[in-house]
Amino acid sequence: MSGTILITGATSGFGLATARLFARDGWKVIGTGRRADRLAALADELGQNFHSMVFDITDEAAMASQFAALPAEFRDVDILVNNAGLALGTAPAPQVPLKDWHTMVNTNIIGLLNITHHLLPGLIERRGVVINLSSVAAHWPYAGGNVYAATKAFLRQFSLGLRSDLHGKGVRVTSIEPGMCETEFTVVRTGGNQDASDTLYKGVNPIMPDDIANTIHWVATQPKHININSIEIMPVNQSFAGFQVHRDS
Ligand code: NDP
Ligand code: 8X3
Repeated sequence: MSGTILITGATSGFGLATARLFARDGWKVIGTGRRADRLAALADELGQNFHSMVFDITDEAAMASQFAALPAEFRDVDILVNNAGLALGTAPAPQVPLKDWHTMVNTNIIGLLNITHHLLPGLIERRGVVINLSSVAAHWPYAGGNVYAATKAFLRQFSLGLRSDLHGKGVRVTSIEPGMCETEFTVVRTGGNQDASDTLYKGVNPIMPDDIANTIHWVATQPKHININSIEIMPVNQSFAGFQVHRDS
């Protein structure tokens, strides 16, 4: 099985690992992101079956002009992996700058909606696949998760809603909901603090980008009559804690 896959956020982490895996498997791969240098390096590595689109996913006009310039051989997208996203900070809600909330909503929700809306007609025509990168944070609230977790809950529900709306059209939709994975995620979340990221994952034996790439590949290559609605994945060393209780004095 092969075709064309578009992966948002292919400059790092899950997106990069997924681009490499599908390219190795003979797919045409479109990778997006803001860091042009990384996408150029990936193009050198993966060769003619890779096409890069450099744009900020929050910029609808930039996205549209990149699609207008898409070479004919990459136009028929069969699989959309909505992966680009970020968390900013772990501070309690009242301390978070409003602009950080806006950035998370604009990236994780609005940007994702723009690209999904753009590709949906073709995905319906080709009975394609949409894979959304949600998170355990969609289910399990934690202090400091606030808007990030809410954006991921949106993705989970949007995936289920798309399934309903596309009933009978043969389009498959999956929400992938990982826990702790070592990528650049925590470096971004902490404003560039590599030490904080290293400390967080030390000894955890976290999920790695290739683990998620393999999951995406497995989901996408199931028989066409099978829809994986959602998958929640955690490292063995991560589990759940109880509720917190405050007592008035
Ligand atoms: P990384 O930080 O390693 O990768 C994030 C990717 O998103 C990068 O390629 C980045 O590209 C892209 N991106 C971010 N903002 C924008 C933007 N405004 N425009 C275009 N591209 C953007 O993180 P992960 O690989 O870990 O994360 C991938 C997805 O998985 C995210 O949606 C994240 O929320 C989710 N996730 C991550 C988990 C984890 O523990 N790591 C767990 C559960 C879910 P560039 O900077 O070049 O624009
Ligand atoms: C990323 C996983 O646990 O940091 O979505 O929210 S977590």
